Amino acid sequence: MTDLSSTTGATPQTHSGFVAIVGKPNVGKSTLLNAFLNTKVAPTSPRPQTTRRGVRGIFSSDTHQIVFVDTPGLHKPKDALGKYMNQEVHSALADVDAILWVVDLRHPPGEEDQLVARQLRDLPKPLFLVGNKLDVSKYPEEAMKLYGALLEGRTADTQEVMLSAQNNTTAVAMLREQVLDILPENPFFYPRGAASDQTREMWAAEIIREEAMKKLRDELPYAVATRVNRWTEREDGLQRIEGEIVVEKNAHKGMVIGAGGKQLREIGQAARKQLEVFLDRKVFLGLEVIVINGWREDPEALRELGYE
Ligand SMILES: Nc1nc2c(ncn2[C@@H]2O[C@H](COP(=O)(O)OP(=O)(O)OP(=O)(O)O)[C@@H](O)[C@H]2O)c(=O)[nH]1
Ligand SMILES: [Mg+2]
Repeated sequence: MTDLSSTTGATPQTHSGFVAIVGKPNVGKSTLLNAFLNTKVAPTSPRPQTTRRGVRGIFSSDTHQIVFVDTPGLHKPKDALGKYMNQEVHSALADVDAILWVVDLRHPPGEEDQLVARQLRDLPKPLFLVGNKLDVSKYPEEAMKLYGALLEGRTADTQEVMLSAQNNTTAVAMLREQVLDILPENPFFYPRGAASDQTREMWAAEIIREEAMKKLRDELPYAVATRVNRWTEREDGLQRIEGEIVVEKNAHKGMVIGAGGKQLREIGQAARKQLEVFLDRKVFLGLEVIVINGWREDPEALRELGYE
């Protein structure tokens, strides 16, 4: 195969750029990223504040490459982790060529949407206002108008799209085409086959955290972090992955493990199933629960857990 990514010689000009996916928590940003790429790059869950770090997801055609940057939902931070999450949004906004602002069409804009809109109104970059969850919205047009009104006075290019990131592959592909059209002339930033900037360990740790967040209740989903410390491949192809669920106090440990270890087993099984689907390999997943006291407020622990 010829390498079209080269900008020298008679090869066609390439277009590529960075595109941030921003919005308040839980509107479907990560679901949209995964839908753009037809694979799972970022964790998604029914709980707000699932995404904690900016994650890059890469889409390449012969001549175009979009580096999507999924970001945490912008919110009022309550701890050092929350501050880090919002910083990830701000640094993404500063670095990208275009923005996808995702909103939830089931509801009119709230305070958090206004917070986002204030960041975006005067940003001199092309923006797509993406009304999501069209499949479950009763008054999508009305909601969209209200979100659009928050951008009144914006002078940079603004387009509006309504779709369902979860079950509308055609609309998602069309939006991706619209994004391709506005990319500047650039060489590719990543190899053509790359889907993400994460290591496989970071990716697997996020899948484990997603399953933990789905199963745990009350404050616990926000008090856990995950990491993968070892990943080995057996000769027959089995992937042996060893991970940790980190909690912030001793009392949480038993709550994550559950009676007779049931809950930890369920989290492990659900994560293993996902890992097997996306790796297309048999997986052995070993999980341990450890305590790092007050990690959400501890800069060193945050760094150690990949939030830096
Ligand atoms: N019905 C429906 N549900 C959706 C759609 N898109 C996302 N969801 C659901 O909305 C919830 C939140 O989705 P995420 O993709 O995790 O949202 P997010 O904006 O990345 O959330 P944070 O990372 O917490 O900011 C999940 O339960 C998704 O399954 C959609 O188009 N329709
Ligand atoms: Mg997310």
